[in-house]
Amino acid sequence: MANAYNIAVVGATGAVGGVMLKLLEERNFLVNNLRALASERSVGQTVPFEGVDIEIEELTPDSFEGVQIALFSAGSARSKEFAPAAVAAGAVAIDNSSAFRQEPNVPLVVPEVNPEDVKWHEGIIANPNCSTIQMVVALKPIYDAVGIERIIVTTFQSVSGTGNKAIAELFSQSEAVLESGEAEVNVYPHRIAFNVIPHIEHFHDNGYSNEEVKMVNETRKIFSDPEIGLSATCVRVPVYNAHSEAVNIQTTRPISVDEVRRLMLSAPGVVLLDDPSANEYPMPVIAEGKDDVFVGRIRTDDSAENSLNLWVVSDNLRKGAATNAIQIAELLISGGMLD
Ligand code: 25A
Ligand code: L14
Repeated sequence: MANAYNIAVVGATGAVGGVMLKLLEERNFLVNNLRALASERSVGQTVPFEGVDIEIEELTPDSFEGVQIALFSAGSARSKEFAPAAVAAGAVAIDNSSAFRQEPNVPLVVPEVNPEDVKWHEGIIANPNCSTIQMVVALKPIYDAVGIERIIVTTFQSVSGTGNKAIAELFSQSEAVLESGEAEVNVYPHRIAFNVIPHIEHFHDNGYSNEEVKMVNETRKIFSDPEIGLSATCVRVPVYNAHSEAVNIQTTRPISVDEVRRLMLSAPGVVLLDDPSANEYPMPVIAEGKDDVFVGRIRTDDSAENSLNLWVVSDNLRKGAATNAIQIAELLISGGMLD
């Protein structure tokens, strides 16, 4: 009989943690014992798992005894403080935050792109940023076929990536604006309802936001290609869930639109939706609740040599966070890398 594993979900009451629990069920992950960890604020609550109400426990350094896989999604500060305790207890920590992504001894893994990198982990494996994950899944087959010199990407990011408070704020502001034309602002620096905000996380001295900087550094690490050119503009839009991206690429060798379409049809984790004449193209309402990366609007960019445009949409709580993390756990199991 197959083994079952002891799992901890850190941030179990959060937007990403909730999807992790749902996915463990959906994918029939073999769970022996599940520990649902969150802050002291959530103690007394329960979360549903396989028909049982699991009590939330407070996250402490002692939370990981007997745990084999610890899925972290409670922000960088919690990951920095508690992932080492999980590793010391013998668990592999799969971390959704940005805390360890650029550490040289921490693999940054997207299973469709660089699954082999899980092999060199030393206890912590990092899950990339949601915007990076969906972009590299779509670009990997093109990268392998003809090489990619340069990527220019503009993101249209939903509020769910910021967590439950931001989801609630989009709803409450939308209602308030419709009722009175005004709304209270708490989560973002500006109102998000009926607005777009070209600002995700803090700004660096060079004028780029941290989200934009992460897309550059993470893409280079995942492709093991420090030379690849990338420039990003990351924008928050009043969409509840699923990120969209306008991606322009310059390839090393020429490739036709038809060939890119063919590559997308056989790419793992990708669904091609590209029939504009039938109003068919990816949108957040299509991607929401699904694990795939949806690609469409594939067309030649005649303004530069070997250039193409694509439109890429995916559920940021699923493939952008929880699904990718659980696929990493599945890789560890199929590779016989857990005791
Ligand atoms: O780095 P930061 O600033 O800490 O950012 C953390 C943010 O990153 C998100 C996460 O959203 C959070 O907003 N996040 C993490 N990984 C992500 C990824 N890959 C990601 N977003 C996208 N992609 P979240 O809401 O999904 O998750 C929050 C979870 O973290 C738990 N947590 C927070 N502090 C903790 C902790 N767990 C242990 N120890 C701590 N010190 C958090 O649990 C949640 O599970 P919680 O118990 O703190 O909150 C449960 C409920 O409380 C509400 N709430 C949140 N903040 C406050 C609050 N209520 C009152 N006051 C607050 N300040 C929440 O609505 C939640 O329902
Ligand atoms: O994982 O959308 O680096 O506010 C940080 C920004 C997750 C999404 C990360 C957002 C992201 C988050």
